[in-house]
Amino acid sequence: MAGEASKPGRILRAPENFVDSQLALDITNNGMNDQRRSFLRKSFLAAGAAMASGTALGQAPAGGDPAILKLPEHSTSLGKPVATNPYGIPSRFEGALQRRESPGLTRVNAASVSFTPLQSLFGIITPSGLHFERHHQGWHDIDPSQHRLMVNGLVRQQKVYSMDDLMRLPSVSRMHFIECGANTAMEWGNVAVPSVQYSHGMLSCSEFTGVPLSVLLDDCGYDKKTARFVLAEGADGSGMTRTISIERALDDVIVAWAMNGEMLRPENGYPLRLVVPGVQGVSWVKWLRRIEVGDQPYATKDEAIHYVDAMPDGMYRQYTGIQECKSVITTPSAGQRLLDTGFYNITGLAWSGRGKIKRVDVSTDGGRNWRTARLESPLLPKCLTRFNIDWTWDGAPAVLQARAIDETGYVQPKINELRAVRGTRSIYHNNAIQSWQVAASGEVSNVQVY
Ligand SMILES: Nc1nc2c(c(=O)[nH]1)N[C@H]1C(S)=C(S)[C@@H](COP(=O)(O)O)O[C@H]1N2
Ligand SMILES: [Mo]
Repeated sequence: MAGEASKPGRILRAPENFVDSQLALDITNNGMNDQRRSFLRKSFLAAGAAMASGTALGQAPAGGDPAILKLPEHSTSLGKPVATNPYGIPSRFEGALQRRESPGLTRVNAASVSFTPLQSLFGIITPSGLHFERHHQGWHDIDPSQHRLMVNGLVRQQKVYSMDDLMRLPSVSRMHFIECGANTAMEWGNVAVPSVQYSHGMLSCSEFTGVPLSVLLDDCGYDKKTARFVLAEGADGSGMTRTISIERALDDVIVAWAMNGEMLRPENGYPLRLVVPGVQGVSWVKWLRRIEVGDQPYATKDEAIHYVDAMPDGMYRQYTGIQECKSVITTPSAGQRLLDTGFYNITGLAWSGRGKIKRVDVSTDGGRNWRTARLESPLLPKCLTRFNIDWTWDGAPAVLQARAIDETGYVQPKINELRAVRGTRSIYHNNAIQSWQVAASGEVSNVQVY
């Protein structure tokens, strides 16, 4: 790369008028502490050599920042002892990184959402403290010694399990995304949500550990002739109940107690939740207390009148639970600002409820031309996939888009293609291509491109 292309662009990840962060970060240094440290060490050696050979001190290495030659206090003093924080917490410089609620979204904030700050995360795993929250009736911190799970209905022997009973069964650990069916709902209208946190932040990805639901169904002897569905029920006041087909229940559904290597966080269902890979979040029943085996869909309130798709002909589509293939660029994204022309790494996330991501294309001219992005490993089914692609910004206005294709060959649609089928009254299941406009000023904002 020569000239403009090799000059790294700096990015203001979220400007001051944005709640998220007041920090202007130089992305070339961000997260490269080890390299910086070894550079620091080398430059001291160089300074020593310069002194020995009689060269003037205080002169930074060619092109460098002279501050590098000053020895900061942390290089000359004793650091804090181990276990100062018995449970580790983020740096005090990362305090602006928070899941946030959208004021006024719901009447009471016990029945609301907090969104994951996708714009500031790396890789594919969501730190547990930043996992989005969606509660219909608030969250509880339930005593695991008192918690029970009942399996009943069309089974040879109905059973009530304690946490101890469950945790001694054979377990699996798998990485999966969870996305609320209402994620990106505001984009159905022409509403410019101000950042990717609020437009796409009802999305998180974790490693979940638990016992496959198939093990419990076998343990209770579900009736193979008549069983067609199961009903999952939560222990909170919302009476959350969802129907799941027996095929899915026996496939990859997990009755999980752990997330990212530790017990679930209370907000995410501690001590037990259902993990239904590829399916919208509402089926991932938290504080799980009952699984009933039945022979028909239960048509409970959470599936008969909520989480249904309003179609153009006035009818409602029920039981459309799978989260179709989708992607979004997380940096640069709305609310951020490019501070320079030059090189940028465009990065984002892609996912599909039907399996693995096959390809992600990126456009910087509003969908006229597309280039194929690099997919980072691991590349797992029903899991987030991180993509990256090089871009040189010449200072002209640009429109950034990502388009994902999954292993079934399904291509993420444009918003007008989706509207042609679904109409404009929908709330749920908007998996359209997202557009971010970069202005000549470097400001990035949410736009709709048809
Ligand atoms: N018991 C119970 N389970 C629940 C909910 C709830 O309110 N109560 N909310 C559901 C919805 S709509 C979603 S999107 C996911 C959110 O999971 P999270 O809060 O761990 O992100 O949990 C689902 N499971
Ligand atoms: Mo949801």
